[in-house]
Amino acid sequence: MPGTVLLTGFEPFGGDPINPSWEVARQLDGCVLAGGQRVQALQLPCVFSTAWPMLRQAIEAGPAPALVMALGLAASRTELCVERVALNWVDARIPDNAGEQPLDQPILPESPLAWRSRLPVKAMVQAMQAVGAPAAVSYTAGTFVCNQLLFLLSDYLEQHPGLRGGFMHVPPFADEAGARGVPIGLQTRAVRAALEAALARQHDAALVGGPLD
Ligand code: PCA
Repeated sequence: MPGTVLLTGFEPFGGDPINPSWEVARQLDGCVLAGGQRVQALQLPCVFSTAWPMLRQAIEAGPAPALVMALGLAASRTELCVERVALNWVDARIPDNAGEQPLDQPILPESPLAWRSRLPVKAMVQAMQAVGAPAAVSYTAGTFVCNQLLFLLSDYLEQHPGLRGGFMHVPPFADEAGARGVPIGLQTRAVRAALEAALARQHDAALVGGPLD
């Protein structure tokens, strides 16, 4: 049984009418990937206290998923970014959708300062570039709800070695003039290619891809 891929996106936040991460996840809901896995999309609240409990409940609701991939919007980015590092730290620049704004604190005080992604992040970046999408490895998921979700997922994965999962930030959609951002169709094809690369290989490709600064 190839199993399922649990693919999450976030609800809108910060006053935006939509969140591209959920729009992309929704596009892929129900589709069957090259390896036979079926995508199951789930929208998560942009709320520190409930996003991870909801994802954890979905992970544990049925047979273990083949892959758990969470998506979030990074409004300032122009590429799809696979996150390599989850930081054990929150420092919210704006309140979440429940009005909470934690400042400068660890997420899990007893856990390490960071976890690294065990997914083949560079192979995933390469797969997205191969379908024509701008893509890069990222070494920070920020200090807001997305990073907290990635950290709590990563901490859970450390305790459940049979499970695989990770996080990708997506840029805004291109506006009507086509300036800035990446169109929804290309983002959807890129995320699909990244999922298939993550499922197809256990070990990363030895590719150049780290930032100089
Ligand atoms: N992006 C935010 C939270 C939800 C989302 O889509 C972030 O990067 O933390």
